[in-house]
Amino acid sequence: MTKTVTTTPYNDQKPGTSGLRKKVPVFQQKNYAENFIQSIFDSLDGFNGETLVIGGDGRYYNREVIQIAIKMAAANGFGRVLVGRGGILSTPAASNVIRKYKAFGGIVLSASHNPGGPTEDFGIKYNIGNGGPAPEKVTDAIYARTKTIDSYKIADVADINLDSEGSQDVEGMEVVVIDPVADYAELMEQLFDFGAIRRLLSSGFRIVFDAMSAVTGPYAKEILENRLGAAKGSVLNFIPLPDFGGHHPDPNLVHARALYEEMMGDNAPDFGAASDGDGDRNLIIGKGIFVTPSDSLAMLAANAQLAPGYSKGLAGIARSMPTSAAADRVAEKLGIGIYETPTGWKFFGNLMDAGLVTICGEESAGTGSNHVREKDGLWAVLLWLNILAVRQDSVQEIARQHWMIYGRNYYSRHDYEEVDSAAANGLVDALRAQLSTLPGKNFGALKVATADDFSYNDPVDKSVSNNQGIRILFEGGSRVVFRLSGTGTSGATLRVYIERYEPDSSRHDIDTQEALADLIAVADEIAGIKERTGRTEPSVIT
Ligand code: VG1
Ligand code: CO
Repeated sequence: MTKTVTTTPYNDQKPGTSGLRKKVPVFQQKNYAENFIQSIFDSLDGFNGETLVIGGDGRYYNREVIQIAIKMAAANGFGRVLVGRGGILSTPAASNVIRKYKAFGGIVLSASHNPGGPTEDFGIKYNIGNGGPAPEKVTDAIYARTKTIDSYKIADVADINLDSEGSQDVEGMEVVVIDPVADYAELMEQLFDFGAIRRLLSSGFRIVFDAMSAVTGPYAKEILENRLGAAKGSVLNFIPLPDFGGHHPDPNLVHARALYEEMMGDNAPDFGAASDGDGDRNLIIGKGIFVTPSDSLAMLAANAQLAPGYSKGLAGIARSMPTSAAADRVAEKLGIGIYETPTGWKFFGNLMDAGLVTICGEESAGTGSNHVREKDGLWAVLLWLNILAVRQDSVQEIARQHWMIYGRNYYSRHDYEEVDSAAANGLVDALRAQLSTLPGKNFGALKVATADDFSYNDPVDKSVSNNQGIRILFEGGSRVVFRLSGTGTSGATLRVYIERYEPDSSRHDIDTQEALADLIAVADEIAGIKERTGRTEPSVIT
């Protein structure tokens, strides 16, 4: 039986950079998840009888919301739901399933790199038929609907068994529980030379992959250990836990510190990597060298043709605005297009669909390609391994040679987390107000070339996105960028992105924070970070 339940709107269901993210107790309010899911369905047209993909990163409250979503999909007229066994699908795997089975769209339950547990974070994201995050016009429509919603539809049935694969009927809709790993692993085998990677791994080349007790555990175990023959035990923390073992499943130098220390140690393996809560981010560390994500994007793009899936070369590269310009230099050398988009993977979808770009990346440890429409952590790991296998160089050698050819873009991001929202907004407003006065001004040896608030004109659908981050560009290619996070769930997070271009290879060995010290000081001088936030230093430096 299907029932229609009366409800009242919540006023805080505005999707951010990547879906709706809130604390679990917020989601546990009466009808909170139901309102948002019905608002998604109400904003879509023509899904009657179509397929919907549902999966999540296994965090706390995943199973409850999956039950609700399936029952609501049935009541709203979907013909079929594909759901990962145990409710598990990594974000890139969900994107692949949507594409492969020509689904109408998908619902991904995740708060990604944010912590999980009864008082931590949960999230709901809608992906469209190309497998990618819904573009702004869809998320705007969903938000508008959340403000007026007065009822939702749900099948009044017992909970669905999510733990055995196979097909079942829910009020006339078919629910198919699928293996969450199989389709994804098969796709990776098509893109990469598994034989070459297997030979590398059997030659004594040691890897370590930290799944951070999050969703990539089962994927990495199957692909790296079972199919590629990495030594048993190479994949750490491989069981997805609802609270990620109490850690932030964020693969950066703070939350993946132990991996970093190991890779810098005397007996370091040759290659270290980690992924985040929902499997779309990657951290790459070679023996004795951390590869900053912006550099990783550039190095992967420069060498991608060594992997079978990219042997014909790249159509173009896209990067988010705060990501360093290292990839631009590669695009220039390859003679292909380079696109600069706002933060968030949803802006890459149109470019990939139109065939303008093959590889995309963000400074926040996100890299991916047109094999799906999400960033993809394990994909980046496998592309690195494929390149290492073919080149027979170390990560260290690949990085140094890259900098020698292209110059080095020293890069760092400073995050000030849980800052008072009014103070953070005040800081950005004040920056905006002084933009026109900055060009031509000198700060020590640094001279401002241009300063603006980034606007993006999508070349494919011609949509315009304003206020995407304050950029201050200095002569010579250095810059600082300021923006507020759209994924946090308490207070505001100020992100300050700092970059310096260094063509001189005798200066490629400087400690990053040292190489950026004058820019860091100027960022504070211009924005008044210390004064306005009351913070003397960032909470996270990546
Ligand atoms: C952050 C990152 C952004 C990324 C987004 C989602 O957004 O900066 O690059 O796309 O998270 O990643 P923000 O608005 O907090 O800066 V994930 O792995 O949460 O899906
Ligand atoms: Co993520």
